[in-house]
Amino acid sequence: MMNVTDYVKANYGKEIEHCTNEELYHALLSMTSRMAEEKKSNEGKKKLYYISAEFLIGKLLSNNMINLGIYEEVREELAAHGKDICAVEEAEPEPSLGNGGLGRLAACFLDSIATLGLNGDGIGLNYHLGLFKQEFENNLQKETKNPWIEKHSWLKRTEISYPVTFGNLTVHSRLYDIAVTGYHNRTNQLHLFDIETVDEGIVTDGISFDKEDIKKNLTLFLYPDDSDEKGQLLRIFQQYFMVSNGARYILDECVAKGCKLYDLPDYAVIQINDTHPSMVIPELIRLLMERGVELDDAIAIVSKTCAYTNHTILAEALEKWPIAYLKKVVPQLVPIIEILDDKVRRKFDDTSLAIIDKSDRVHMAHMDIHYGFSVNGVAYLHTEILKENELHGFYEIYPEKFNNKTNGITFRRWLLHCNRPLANLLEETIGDGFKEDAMKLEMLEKYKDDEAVLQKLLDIKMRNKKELKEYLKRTQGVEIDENSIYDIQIKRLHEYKRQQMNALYVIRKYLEIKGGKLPVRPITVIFGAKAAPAYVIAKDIIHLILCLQELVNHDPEVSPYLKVVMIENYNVTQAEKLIPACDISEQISLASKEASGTGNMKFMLNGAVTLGTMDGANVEIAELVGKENIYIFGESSETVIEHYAKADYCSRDYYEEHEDIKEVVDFIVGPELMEIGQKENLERLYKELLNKDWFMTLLDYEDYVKTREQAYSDYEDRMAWAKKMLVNTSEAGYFSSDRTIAEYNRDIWKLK
Ligand code: 26Q
Repeated sequence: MMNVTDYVKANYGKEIEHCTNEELYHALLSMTSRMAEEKKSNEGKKKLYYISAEFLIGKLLSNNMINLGIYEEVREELAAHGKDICAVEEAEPEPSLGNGGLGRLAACFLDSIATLGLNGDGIGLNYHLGLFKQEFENNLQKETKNPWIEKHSWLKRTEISYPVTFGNLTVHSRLYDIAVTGYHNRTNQLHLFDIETVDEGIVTDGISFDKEDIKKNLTLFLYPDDSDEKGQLLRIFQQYFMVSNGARYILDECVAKGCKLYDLPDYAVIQINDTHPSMVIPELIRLLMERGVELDDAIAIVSKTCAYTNHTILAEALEKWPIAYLKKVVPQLVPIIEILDDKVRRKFDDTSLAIIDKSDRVHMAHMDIHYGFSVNGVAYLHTEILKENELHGFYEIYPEKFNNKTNGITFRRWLLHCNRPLANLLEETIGDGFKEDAMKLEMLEKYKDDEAVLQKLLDIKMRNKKELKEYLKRTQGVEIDENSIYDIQIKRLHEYKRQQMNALYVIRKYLEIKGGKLPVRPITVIFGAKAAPAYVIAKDIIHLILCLQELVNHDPEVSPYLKVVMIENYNVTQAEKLIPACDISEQISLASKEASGTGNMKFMLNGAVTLGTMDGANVEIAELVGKENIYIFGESSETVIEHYAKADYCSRDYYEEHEDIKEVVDFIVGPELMEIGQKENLERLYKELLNKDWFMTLLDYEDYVKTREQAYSDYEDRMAWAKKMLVNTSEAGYFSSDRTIAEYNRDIWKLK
């Protein structure tokens, strides 16, 4: 069916063995794109539009080949000519269209929507320079641009273009599509809007550029720095550009199918991924009115079409745009937003439910809740906290709108692609039914006392650990020991995710080893994280970790027992190498603050054991695997919420009352690190922990250390540990995004 030999002969006039990996990549790109196009697409009356500022899709070649069912045959054909498919995969640049969990979730969802045969496309923006590329210099994060679009790529230029008006500026968009092929199923599209006048040349000195030159900067970066007014205005420009194009695309497509505007909810459902696309609500109302629909009808139509997903309870992440900024960028939306607010105020006395607050800021989430038909959280606990605390007032007036959709991950990428040896063992042991129905992984449970299977799990883990070791040697220049415990924390850098607590543990271990107390087995602590360019404390935490890496790894007394590795420019491609090699998965947020987490699910599936707090989806993982197969520590979300309500948490008390806490916290500004790092950064971090510690690191520190030590000591009983690994993999089926998407469809989208 797929013949690389003939293709390269016809196109390059040579044999596979004489092609470069780049040529082979381009050949496979063309061949798989053509196959994807042949699949049925856009069928069905009603369609889902998943609008998101981020789509963290990762490299596409292998995944597309797996989903098209040709991976094995291509791998064998290349191998027969002495070519390694993994080396070909390396020629592909990773698209930089996302930042973290929300964007990766959107990518997993697109895969599952196509796999379940649902009619659903993504809508977003085509950022030319992505988020940013992270480099380390002087133990600090430095941001540079991350260009990823090549002449030959998965992006397909379309004929679709719309004029988009901002006050007195009109720009013209251009739509690019990326095909999304499901596992043995249909092809949908990811629609990425762009502007042809964009100019990468205006970026100088890292990621600086003229924030006011909209025609040139509009689709340069995801989340451009918004620490000043110009940056915030640019973000409004981007958001409006995304939703105005998206809304027009949706209306045009529905009308072309014969939809009368009043029937829009029968043709379209729009899932708003966090508040970044929330302006789609007033924009759709505006467009409907432009096409002759009365205001109240337009509001009713849109309210039956839009659904909102919340991904956070952190106040600073809930967008509130000053109405004055909206007047500057999108004056045409302001009267509509004012009407929407007015209607809410007339109906409800409680002003905390209003859309425009007393400081004249527009609460995007409030608009979504009033004028959407569904509000969902992303894990059981998260949704309960939304209902009982953060959005309680809204829950009281609209209980029927609230629902939970626990997140999931696509097993095509996070098992079949990234961990072939494990996938093969599963297939040998329980058959290949788990590939279509992830719940079949439970069949593995009956092998939990089968030493032969357990030993194979340990062997696969060792093989993956050796591969990671080679990879890190090649790419980072660090040497790690495959017989050490790989303890991994990879996620965006945030105080609430508590990378600092992990770093404090590293300090504790360092001091113990210096004091002569050696661990039974060496430990390798791996971090991967980017910090938002303007998030000062987050960048200080990176600095601390990098300084610890230098101190620990260069100390001959310590480094045989402890290594610290901070991965540079952590991305999806690196996650695919780290996750299969992990022993212990760090999921240590402050309870109540992590909406769900999805890395936790990927690790579990790949046989890592979770060390975490009772937060987000960890709660559901704990329930599934049972307490002997997970390490839980720390205060509960109820207790944490109570501390916030009473404002009675004081980190200094913990510091003063516990000698061991004092010792590790003081070490941040002690002579060893001061000699390596920057005084300003380390002192700021130290003071932050002592005087603020808003995310209560010191509250849980002691329990964390104790629990982590317990995990390390349990690790020594290799068979007992393998059993934990097995149980984690076999219970992971629930976290397939196929299950999540089936629930979205059953409860919200209702597509045939
Ligand atoms: C907001 C205002 C100004 C600038 C930026 C932002 C902003 C940008 C990105 C706010 C939030 C985000 C991203 C949030 C995110 O990734 N949340 C994660 O979503 C995952 C998928 O549901 C969850 O698993 C994680 O728990 C959650 O942190």
